Formats: sequence, structure tokens, C-alpha cells
Amino acid sequence: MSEIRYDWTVADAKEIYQMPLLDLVYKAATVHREYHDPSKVQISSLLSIKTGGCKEDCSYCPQAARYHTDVDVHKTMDVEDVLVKAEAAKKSGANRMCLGAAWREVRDNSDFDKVLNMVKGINELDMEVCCTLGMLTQDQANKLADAGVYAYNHNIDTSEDYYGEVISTRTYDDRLNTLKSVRKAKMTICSGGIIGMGESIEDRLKMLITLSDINPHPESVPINTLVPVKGTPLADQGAIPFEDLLRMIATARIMMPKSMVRLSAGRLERSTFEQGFCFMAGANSIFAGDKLLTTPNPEFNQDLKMFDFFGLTAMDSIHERRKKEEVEPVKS
Ligand code: SAM
Ligand code: DTB
Ligand code: SF4
Repeated sequence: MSEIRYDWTVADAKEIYQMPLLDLVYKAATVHREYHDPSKVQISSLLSIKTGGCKEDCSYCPQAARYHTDVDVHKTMDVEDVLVKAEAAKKSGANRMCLGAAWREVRDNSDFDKVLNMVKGINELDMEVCCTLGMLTQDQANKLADAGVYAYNHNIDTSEDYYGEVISTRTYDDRLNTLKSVRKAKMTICSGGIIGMGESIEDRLKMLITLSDINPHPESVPINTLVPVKGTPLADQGAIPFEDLLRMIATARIMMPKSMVRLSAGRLERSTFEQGFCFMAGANSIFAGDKLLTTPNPEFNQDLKMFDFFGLTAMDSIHERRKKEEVEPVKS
């Protein structure tokens, strides 16, 4: 088994990243198969429960109030409406729901109470719940965990060095502190970032090093490709070559063998074969549904066809895994 390491250096990461492309993919695929069933991909459905009007200045984000984008701003949805959406997602095959809110941080108010009730309701549908709501205090993290949140998504987005080029209204340490609270509350950590914001390859690798310094590694690592949105400062940022995405996925897989690596935003720009290459190189999670938070994503049926084509099937939710473990025969 490949060793789980928490001491990767920039030189190590570069050595991996720069391998001949097919050797890199082969190595990543080998590590992937040591720790995961390569036929299984986790499918999450994403729902924006509060859209736009955010006071942060994340320069990639269409939901920051200060940029003039076309997002349909709406206040926090009602619990019943969210549960209707969750049921619909379940009917179409999703067993995991991720709730996103355009907040800098969670406030202890009636909106937070609503979120706690959404989480309880979605768990009652036997679906796994993930939230991404911005920064948290320890008390808020504990409350989310008690309500049944399985994973908390909080991206570090890029390297510490490049962070100031992208966001000025919070620090890298603010993000890392929330991740500490998430772990302490016993939720699983989902943290990754975005490539294609003008950062260097070294910045991307440094981001992976920060993530792989977390012990144990984040259970889930989303790799987003920037979706350039009109009105944001990064609207005219050019597209990155597919090779960059593939190398990034493979390097993340090798550095964090046990983590789920999510082929996140940006799939609409990638062909079926390019996505297949990413699954080969260790990606084993996607967001499905025709919308991410505010931007388009491939149609669900198109993804199902792609899964059939590659012989992939959906991974069980935590509820399903727990049930199966319960019924497994006791070994003598
Ligand atoms: N407001 C919360 C926060 O910032 O943590 C939660 C929602 S926020 C939209 C979740 C993540 O979406 C961000 O951390 C960022 O990594 C990703 N994201 C936002 N806009 C994006 C874009 N245009 N392209 C790719 N990823 C994006
Ligand atoms: C993550 O890493 N990517 C998702 C999720 N976590 C919440 C969000 C992507 C958002 C892309 C831009 C949008 O749709 O607004
Ligand atoms: Fe707000 Fe999150 Fe968008 Fe930043 S990424 S502007 S915190 S919604």
C-alpha cells in the first residue's frame, strides 16, 4: 500500500506533477486502486439555499455583492422548499445533497436554525448531507454536526502566497481555523480549490501541500476549474489546458491516497473522454445536476450515459454504508 504522508515538500510534489503524462496517470490509477473501488463515483446534488449578495470579495465568485453579475439573488429558502428539492434529487438517483449559502460566515440567527432543520429533514430522507456556508465558530460546527451534517465544504482555493491576489476580505488562516473546528466537531472535511485563476503551477502544488499537511487528510478534495463569470474580476481569464487539470487530479490522488478527489466545477468544458481520463487518474466524485450553485453543469442524463459508457456506478451514501455494515455477518 502506498504510504499516507503528511510531509510532502514542493520538490516532491513537482517531481510527481512533472512525470511523463501517462506514467503519472498510471501511478495515480495504481494508488487509486489500492484505496478505492475504481468503479464507484460519488454523486452529489448541489443546491444554493441562499444566493448572491455576499459581502466578501472573492474575485472568482458571481455571488459577491460588489460585482455586477446576472445571478438571481434570493434570501434563505424555506425548509419545506429545500426538502421538496431534496426529494426530487433523491428520485432522480442522488443520495447526497450539498447545501450552499452565499455567506461570509454563519450567524447565530433564524437562518441558521432553518439550515439545522433542513439538515435534519434531509437526513430523514436517508440522504447524506454536506454544507458549505462560510466560516464557522466551534459552537456552530458542533450544532451542524449534531443536526447530522456529514461533510463540511470549505475551500482554501489556492496557495497561501496567491490568496491575497484573489480575496482580501479574509485570511488564509481564517479558512484553516474553520477547518480545525469542522474536524473537532467530527464532521468530515471537504476542502480543495480552483485552478485557472492566473496562479502558477507551484501555487497549485503548494495548495495540495497545505491540504496534505492536515492530519488525517481532508476526506474530500474538490478540484474546481474556474468558471469565468461576466461581471467578476476573473471574467476574462483564459481557459487552462486539459493537461493541467489531469496532472492536478493525478497529483492530488497520489499525495492524498485515501481522500475522495472531486472533479468539481468546469465539467461542462470537458469532453466525455477527458472526464474519463480524470476518473482513471483518481477522481471519484462529481456534482451532478444541471446547475452548480449559480452556473450550468452537465445534464444528469448525460452524466448517467457517461457513467454507463465507462462502467461506473454511484457510490453508496453514508446511510447505505452504515446499513450494510450493520447487516454484515459477524466474523468468528
Ligand atoms: N460562501 C461559502 C464559502 O465561500 O465557503 C460557500 C459557497 S462558495 C460559492 C463555495 C466554493 O465555490 C468557493 O470556495 C469556490 O472554491 C467555489 N467557486 C465559487 N465560484 C466559482 C467559480 N466561478 N468557478 C469555480 N469555483 C467557484
Ligand atoms: C466546490 O468546491 N465547488 C462547488 C461546491 N464546492 C460548493 C461550487 C462550485 C461553484 C461554481 C460557481 C457557481 O455555480 O456559482
Ligand atoms: Fe461569498 Fe463564498 Fe462567493 Fe466568497 S465564494 S463571495 S464567501 S459566496
